[in-house]
Amino acid sequence: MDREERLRVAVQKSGRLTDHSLDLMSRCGLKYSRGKDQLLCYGENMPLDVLLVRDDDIPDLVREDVCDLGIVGGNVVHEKRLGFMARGVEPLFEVLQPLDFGRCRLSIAVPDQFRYEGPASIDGLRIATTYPHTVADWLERTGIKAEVVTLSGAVEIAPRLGRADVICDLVSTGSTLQANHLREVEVVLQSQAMLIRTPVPLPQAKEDWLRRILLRIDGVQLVTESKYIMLHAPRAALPEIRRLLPGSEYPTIVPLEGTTEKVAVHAVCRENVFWETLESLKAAGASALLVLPVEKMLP
Ligand code: PRT
Ligand code: ZN
Repeated sequence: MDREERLRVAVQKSGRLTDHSLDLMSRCGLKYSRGKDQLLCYGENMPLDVLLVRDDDIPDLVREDVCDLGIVGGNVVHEKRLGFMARGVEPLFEVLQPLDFGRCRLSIAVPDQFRYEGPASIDGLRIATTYPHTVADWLERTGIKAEVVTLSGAVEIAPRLGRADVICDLVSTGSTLQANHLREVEVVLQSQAMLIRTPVPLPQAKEDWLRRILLRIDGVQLVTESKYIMLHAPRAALPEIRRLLPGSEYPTIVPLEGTTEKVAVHAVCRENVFWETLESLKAAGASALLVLPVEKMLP
């Protein structure tokens, strides 16, 4: 089958998003074989192939209609969009949905001993970054004039090398900043992995598959947080127990053989169930508590 019939998804080849992206595809039911060149994963049970590329190329591949879909960081989407707009080119890709992994933030960081008293403190200074459009946009919106020094990597050592005064880089745990004696002072952008698509209408069969995949992604996201909880409860305690069940709408109440005072309560909780919740349920009169993982779910 050819491009007319098979969806093509661009995914990062090797990096922080790779495992999560391929895992998401597998959890949506895709079984694939990896080609000899390791660049194309051929979907064996769905008309969907995965193209493995550098993350920075993903928006372009989707924009140029080489791929129908892409999984890429919101930070890259934002930077590319501003870059296309600066060149007067239509940013021809649409963000379909956030994917709940690859979370990080793009932040301004200053050397430890720097006296920071708000964005005005960096007025007239040099900011090193690999996200020049995003930083320029932030500076403009903040009303600050600073020089953007565009680097292709190792941004965190720029102040020590004298190439810049402050930096703007991705942060997740903050340990890289700390190791380089830098301090995060402003969040410019919150980011997570996004599913993007070409705005070009697809042939109907492909649109249908895309819709199915979007539903499956919703299902995968729901089960990650969801738990199935079962417990026994005195009838009198039901209002309190329902109140305590996290994120469940309508629990199933089942009679128990041999007692009229107690019932079994079964509920899907769309939030994680923590020990504290179980302890509160027990204190409210629940017994025989059981929490089970949910394998699949369609809303
Ligand atoms: O080779 P390719 O171009 O495909 O990969 P890449 O090196 O450009 O990207 P990669 O794999 O590093 O990151 C891919 C995407 O992961 C990014 O675009 C973000 O959307 C997301 N992501 C999430 C991160 C981080 N967290 C992150 N911490 N990307 C980079 N970092 C780096 C950051 O640049 C800094 O160097 O990790 C360091 C900071 O981490 P902490 O934990 O010390 O704060
Ligand atoms: Zn990259």
